[in-house]
Amino acid sequence: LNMQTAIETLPKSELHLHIEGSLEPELALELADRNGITLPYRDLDDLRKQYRFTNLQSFLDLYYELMGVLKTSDDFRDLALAYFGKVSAQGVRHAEIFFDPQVHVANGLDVNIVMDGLLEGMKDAKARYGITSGLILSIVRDMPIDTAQSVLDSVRHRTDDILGIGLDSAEVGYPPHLFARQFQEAKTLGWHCVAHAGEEGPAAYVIDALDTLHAERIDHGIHSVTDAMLLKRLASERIPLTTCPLSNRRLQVVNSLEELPLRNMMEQGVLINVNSDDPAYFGGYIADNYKALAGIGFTLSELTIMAENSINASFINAVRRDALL
Ligand code: ES4
Ligand code: ZN
Repeated sequence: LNMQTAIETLPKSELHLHIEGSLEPELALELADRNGITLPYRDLDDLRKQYRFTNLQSFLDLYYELMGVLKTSDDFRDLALAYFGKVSAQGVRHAEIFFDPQVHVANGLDVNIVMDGLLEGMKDAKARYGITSGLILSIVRDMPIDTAQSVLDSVRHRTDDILGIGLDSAEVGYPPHLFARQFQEAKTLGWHCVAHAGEEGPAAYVIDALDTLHAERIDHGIHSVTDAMLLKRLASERIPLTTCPLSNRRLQVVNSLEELPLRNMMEQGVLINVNSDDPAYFGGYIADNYKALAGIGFTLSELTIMAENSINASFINAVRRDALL
């Protein structure tokens, strides 16, 4: 059994995946065509040239633009099914999936259209591939807070269709505590709480997410490494970090994968897992992220620990979890 095959067959959960970030350029053009939308790119080659990013914002600009091709429930179902089809061959047994409802609502869609399509794709994925999944409603932190609140108000009655609340998009200048009210409400609904922090922002934002949002996982969190006390806290409170190596490199959070403090943090007891973030934009799906780590010297036993961490850090019930381990 070679390393590639071993990685692809390791049972794993994907806990940090923006479903809109799995929109491949080919599907974006196909949906634009299907929905009569004109994108400012001549063809696939021209679109492909746009995928050179210098920071988080330069990526977000393209990501939000291409999201405009998603219009119908079928579009969202097809998007989800394309993702599950890919990762079914990569050992993914369970996925907790972010979506950005504020952006779709700003594009004129009803949030129920979005959720119904995604949930249909998720149901099909369970039947076809045996992959379980849940939806995490992610707040886009650089949009007006009233748009976050109104999305929450419009879906709160669909309590059981949502697993958790998250916080994403441009980080610096938008500290977690700004969203304490929405997270408090989500918690009241029985939803889990996670937040992006310490991607481009400082360790202080990770602390803020723990203290004011009561985040149960931190998405990225790699800048936690600058605060020794925080690392001790993440370890002792068993707060997992959902890291995304290829994302961090493509968005120039680090200059090379070797700079990522993953082994360092694991040695200090932090529960690290590996994810793809926006696989259509960052050069690979979840197994490609594991393979990239293997390429810089992570051993199969280290990668196995990260895969086990991903299952233990998921919000699935104990029976399903034990079946996956
Ligand atoms: C994201 Cl890489 C990343 N960071 C923050 N927010 C996001 N939304 C989609 N991808
Ligand atoms: Zn992310």
